[in-house]
Amino acid sequence: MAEVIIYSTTVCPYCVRAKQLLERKGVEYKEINLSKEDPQVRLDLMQRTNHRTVPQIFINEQFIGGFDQLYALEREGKLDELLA
Ligand SMILES: N[C@@H](CCC(=O)N[C@@H](CS)C(=O)NCC(=O)O)C(=O)O
Repeated sequence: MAEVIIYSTTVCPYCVRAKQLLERKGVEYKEINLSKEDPQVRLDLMQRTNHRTVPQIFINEQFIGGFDQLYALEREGKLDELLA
């Protein structure tokens, strides 16, 4: 089973959509709510990914992007391969 990490914030509709997509597929994930972390965690993440918004999704330490990118992978039939 792939390791899936979602960096989220407390109020974040796109995070909810990403989590729902994964839950529908029966995929377990770890959520790191940046609203509850030291602000430096968010700064470090955004510097690392060069991505400003949340969610920020990693599969097996590979940065996928946000919900749009996750959903695009699913539509293209590529997500299952990444999650295998
Ligand atoms: N296209 C992005 C949209 C993400 C997005 O707009 N996230 C909002 C929260 S739901 C956000 O981070 N807003 C803060 C900002 O734009 O700086 C995705 O699919 O993940």
